[in-house]
Amino acid sequence: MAEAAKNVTEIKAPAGKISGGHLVAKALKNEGVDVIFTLCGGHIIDIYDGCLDEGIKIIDVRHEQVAAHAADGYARMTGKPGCAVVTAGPGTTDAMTGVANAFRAESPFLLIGGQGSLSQHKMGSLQDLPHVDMMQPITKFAATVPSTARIADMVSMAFRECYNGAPGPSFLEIPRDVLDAEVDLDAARIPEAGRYRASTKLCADPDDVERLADILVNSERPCVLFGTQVWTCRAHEEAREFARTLNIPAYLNGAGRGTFAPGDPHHFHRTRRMAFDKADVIVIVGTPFDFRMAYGKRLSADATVVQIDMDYRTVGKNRDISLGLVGDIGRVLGAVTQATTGRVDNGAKGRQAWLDELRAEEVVRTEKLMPEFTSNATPINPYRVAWEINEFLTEDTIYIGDGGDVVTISAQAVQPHKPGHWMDPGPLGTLGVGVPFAMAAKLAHPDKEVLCYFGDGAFSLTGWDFETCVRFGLPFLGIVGNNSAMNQIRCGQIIKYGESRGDVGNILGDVPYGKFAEMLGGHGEDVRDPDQIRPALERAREAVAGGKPALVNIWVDRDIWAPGTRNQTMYK
Ligand SMILES: Cc1ncc(C[n+]2csc(CCOP(=O)(O)OP(=O)(O)O)c2C)c(N)n1
Ligand SMILES: [Mg+2]
Repeated sequence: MAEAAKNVTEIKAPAGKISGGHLVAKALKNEGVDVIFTLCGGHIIDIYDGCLDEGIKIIDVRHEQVAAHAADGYARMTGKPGCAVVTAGPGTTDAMTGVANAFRAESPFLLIGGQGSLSQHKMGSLQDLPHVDMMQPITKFAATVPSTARIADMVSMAFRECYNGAPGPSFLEIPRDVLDAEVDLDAARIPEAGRYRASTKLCADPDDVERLADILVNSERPCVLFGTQVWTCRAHEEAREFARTLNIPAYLNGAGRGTFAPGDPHHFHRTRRMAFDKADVIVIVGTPFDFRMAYGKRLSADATVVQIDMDYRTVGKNRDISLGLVGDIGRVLGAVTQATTGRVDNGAKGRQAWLDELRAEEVVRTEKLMPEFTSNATPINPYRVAWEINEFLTEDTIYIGDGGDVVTISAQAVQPHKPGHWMDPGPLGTLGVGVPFAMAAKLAHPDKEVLCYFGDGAFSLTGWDFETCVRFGLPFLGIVGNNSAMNQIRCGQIIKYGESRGDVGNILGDVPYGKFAEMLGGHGEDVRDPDQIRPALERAREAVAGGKPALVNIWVDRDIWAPGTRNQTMYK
């Protein structure tokens, strides 16, 4: 029997019989799930009982949104699917935001929801709702499990669907009588570990691989953007090899950040607009033409635009392209690089002047920002906080951003050192992912430092689960950039309605979040002086090393915004 179950009384099913909750746990185990995130309810307790027997850890949180975000985060951090288990009705609706976030972010996790008994179907049972109908548009697969014997089969089916094309979440509801019933073990199909899913490492059309090799070898001013799917496919080696072999400047977005370490000669980050304006070939890898890319509008009209994506439906969406390749990002990039190596001259040397031109502009732009980054002003300039955070990161710090404008600003300074060391919600822009992502990251990587930068508004959405991190010994270092406002929204209101009508529905109380952390059993700090940022962070790091989650509350200037916020770029 597994470790977690040692002190537990043996299950009571008669020999040869198994209950639904135990079938769920067996199927989760077969998929490699070693933890579920959950908030309890009478409809789902048999799953906990099954998890005890299978040695699956149970992390019980204080809000179902947190359970869903944590399952999403765990999937991103481990490369395995995550799993959250919530009760029927409000448990499931609370988790919907987490499912929706994972859907837009292409993160694979299974949400299991309770449901009233089939025997009470449509009779108005406790917490009854049409969950499957509600989940359909925000999942890759949503279904009811109709019989106990089918439970493990349908759990494996749901996981298979998570990996169809670009990954995403699945949902299963299990009626209470279906979950609690016992069936003969022989009657239940339990798919065997590793035997119900094919490899997803597909490579694109080989003719198009050759075509792209030709385009790149002949290009003079190419650039490449590596997005989230580079990390999803763990394709960082192939991405680096591609840029280095062909001497192509690389830009990073989403979880693609960290593909190159800061200072790598092929890593560029302040000149993306310039590169997109001047490039003759633009390769977009693993990121859609959505609002973050101005729907593809800001790419030079004369450039040859190539898109590589895991999802056939994403390629050519919103903007015409010259060439599209679909497949596993690592396989495709590897094949393209390989296809260029046979050429007499791959053109790498000829492109150096282009890289030098972009590098010179990067230096100019960094210099321009330095007075803000090193500002000694009080109230503290949020650019100074962003700079201090970047200086404070170690090789092994996983950085999470959860907030509005302070987090937008941080993206101008913070550069993770390794792949998979950057987490943001993704294109749904969901506030509140911070604590659950930190919880998941720490669970997945207990030896790494996990640092989360929050807006005060964002922190207050799911901040109570700081206590869950205390309870389970998941110490992370939180920083709140506190402007006592939903400041990103406030900016747009001031622009549109003027100063006198700008502070409506967006001003928050002056909450000393460090004290909140102390109240929940963590370490807290309160900072008003810019020179005290670093010492406070050091003390927090020490507390975290001692096993306590920490929160450093930094009061920042409410009247400084990121350029993208001032221009309201996200709505254009
Ligand atoms: C769940 C959710 N609710 C509302 C929004 C809209 N929204 C975007 S930024 C923002 C302000 C966030 O405030 P805070 O976290 O304090 O960051 P600040 O902008 O003040 O730096 C809001 C409300 C959202 N993205 N997600
Ligand atoms: Mg704020």
